Amino acid sequence: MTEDRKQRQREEHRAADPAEGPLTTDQGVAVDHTDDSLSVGERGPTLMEDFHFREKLTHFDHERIPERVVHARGAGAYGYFEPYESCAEFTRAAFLQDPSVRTPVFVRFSTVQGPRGSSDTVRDVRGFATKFYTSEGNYDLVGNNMPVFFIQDGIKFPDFVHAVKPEPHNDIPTGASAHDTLWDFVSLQPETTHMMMWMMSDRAIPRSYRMMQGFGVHTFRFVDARGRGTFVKFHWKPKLGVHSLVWDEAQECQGRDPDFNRRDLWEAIEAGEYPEYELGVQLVPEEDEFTFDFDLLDATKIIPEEQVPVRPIGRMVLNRNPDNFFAETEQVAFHTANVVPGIDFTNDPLLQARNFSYLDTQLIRLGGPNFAQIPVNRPVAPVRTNQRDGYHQSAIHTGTNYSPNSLGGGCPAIAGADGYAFSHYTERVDGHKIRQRSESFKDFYSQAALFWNSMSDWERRHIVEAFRFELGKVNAVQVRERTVGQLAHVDHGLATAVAEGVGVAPPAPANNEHKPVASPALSLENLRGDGSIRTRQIAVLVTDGVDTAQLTQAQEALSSQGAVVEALAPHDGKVLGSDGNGYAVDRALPTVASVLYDAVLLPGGPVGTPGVRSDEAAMRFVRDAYRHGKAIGALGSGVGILTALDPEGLHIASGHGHVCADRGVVTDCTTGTASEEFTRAFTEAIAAHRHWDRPQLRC
Ligand code: HDE
Repeated sequence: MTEDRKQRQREEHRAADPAEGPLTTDQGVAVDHTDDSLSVGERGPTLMEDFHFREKLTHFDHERIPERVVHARGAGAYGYFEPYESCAEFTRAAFLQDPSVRTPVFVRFSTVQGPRGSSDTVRDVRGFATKFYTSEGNYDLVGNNMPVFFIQDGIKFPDFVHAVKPEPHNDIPTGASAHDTLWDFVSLQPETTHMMMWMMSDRAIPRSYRMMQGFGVHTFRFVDARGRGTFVKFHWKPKLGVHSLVWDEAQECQGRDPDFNRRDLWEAIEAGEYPEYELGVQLVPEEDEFTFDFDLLDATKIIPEEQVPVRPIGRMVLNRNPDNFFAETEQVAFHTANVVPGIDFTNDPLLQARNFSYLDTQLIRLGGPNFAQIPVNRPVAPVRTNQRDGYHQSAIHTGTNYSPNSLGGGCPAIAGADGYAFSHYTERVDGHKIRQRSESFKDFYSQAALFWNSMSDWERRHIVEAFRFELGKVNAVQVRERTVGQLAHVDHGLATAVAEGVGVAPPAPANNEHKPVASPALSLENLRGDGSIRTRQIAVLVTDGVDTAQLTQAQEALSSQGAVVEALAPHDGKVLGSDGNGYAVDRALPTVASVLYDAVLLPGGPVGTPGVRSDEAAMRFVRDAYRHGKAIGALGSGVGILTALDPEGLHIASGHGHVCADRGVVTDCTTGTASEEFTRAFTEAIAAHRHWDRPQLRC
């Protein structure tokens, strides 16, 4: 099957081209007037007879559907998946057999807590849900950008979600976890501790959906053609590496561009910079199930990559934006129980609950049982069921609708034993009917400590600051105290640092000892991607008199490496270049901010002169870029703007001559040209993403 199959299917559902005929009613009757309702005289009452008016208003009144109870805000894209080689050794899933076969996919990224209209750059988990339209039916991998979860048993999900959602009396805060009820729950439910470490890390504020990992979270089961099972954990690794914002920046982004992550995804795809992720699997033979010091069925645990390496099995490319947000991104319905032959479940109690919840929620959200017929949900594999009728039935079924039947020739027949049909994995289970958490789930802190041990210094600083921020917004002192009490079980230094920040007494050291082990694969330091600067957004600050030669040179050098370079000036239109020609401005400074860019370049010309130094917007731009650890390049007199910031104690411009690179600030005062050496050094500074060794950084 080729990736185009889903696209061809979508075409069949496309609404009539508005350019090809007049406006009509839902019944196809042409309309000659849609601006005034039918009334008795110019100033008289409106008539019931005006069917166009009534239809228009009625339809409008019903335009909204319930938003997702969690993951309401999202962005989606189509693409394809292709395996690197056959995975027949572990699974018979058809889409994982042949490297020449591309399977179409639809992916939806999301935040969890906020409503549909909330901001993108909140501190939150990100959803990473993928629908594979395989030749054997739809397979949904409904994951997150963090490999663990808040709770171990699905029965706690409503409690957790009630706690994290806005407080019930005043519906505050929107899209944020920094409030009493969430931390009250966390402080009383120690199984959340590991996930809260991830939530307080920079993973919770991704720079881009294109720059975050995805995880299936649960242990699933691959099943091969002989029915042999292998435990499997799924990982998506972005080609561009894993990069995050800093919290100060993320907060400002919420106002400057609430659509920061959605826009980034959309624009990259429109520009042909297709996001790419590698699918990897951690495989555990069934006989090794009990060889770990945690339970594979516990979704608050990872399998450290150093223990079981991630084996790459294929890649996914997202290459098409949806045509209609509501029809596709809003109506897409993922379900963990959408599996295909070769992929099966385990008894993870969180997964078992999800297998109930997703179908249930779609019934209310999408208004009935026929949502699989909505184009984005429709499999490309043929569908033949005995399910009939219901709201929004759009198929015209013929023949019998029960099984067994003789009147319909026994059709549709059940699949034979030719390996095509799904057959549940045969697993022996016996035990008492009890409500009891397994003892093997009860180590809540070792992996939280593993995560903490694996962080670099700057990641630890950010985690401490995040805890201080969140708990600092909590009014109940006992909740602050209980939470630092939990952290003492992870690391006493961490707990003390947080306690000091939130004004509670440092807790006594907990009497549990963790092995001093780390998993380097968990640190962002080790997830930098291919080292390219593709799609990084570089702002160039320009004004009249800018050195055009230098500007064009630098711009070409950066664009040729795939960076997106935008010229920003105090006003829109053009600035007058040093060569006397007008130079097009991409955006006026007052409409943007440093937080929307990855790096800033200050070319020569009067940008470094006292006049420009008094431009507060430009100065703030550079100051923020510096304090958020971003790469800064300055040429010739452009270096002057950096020196102007020295009195603030930033000491940015340490170079006084030839190309000088210091903690991501690259200057060249002498030549005034964008030499190859300058471009190379500036490129390296951008590729590093952030420079954490600067003084006066903002977290
Ligand atoms: Fe979900 N989750 N979830 N979840 N989840 C939903 O389904 C639920 C969990 C995840 O872009 C809902 O259609 C329960 C883990 C994503 O459309 C709902 C439990 C993980 C999305 C639901 C979990 C996820 C959802 C809301 C605990 C990561 C968005 C609307 C037992 C592995 C999919 C909907 C999209 C959405 C239930 C836990 C990821 C209510 C009961 C763990 C990415 O059915």
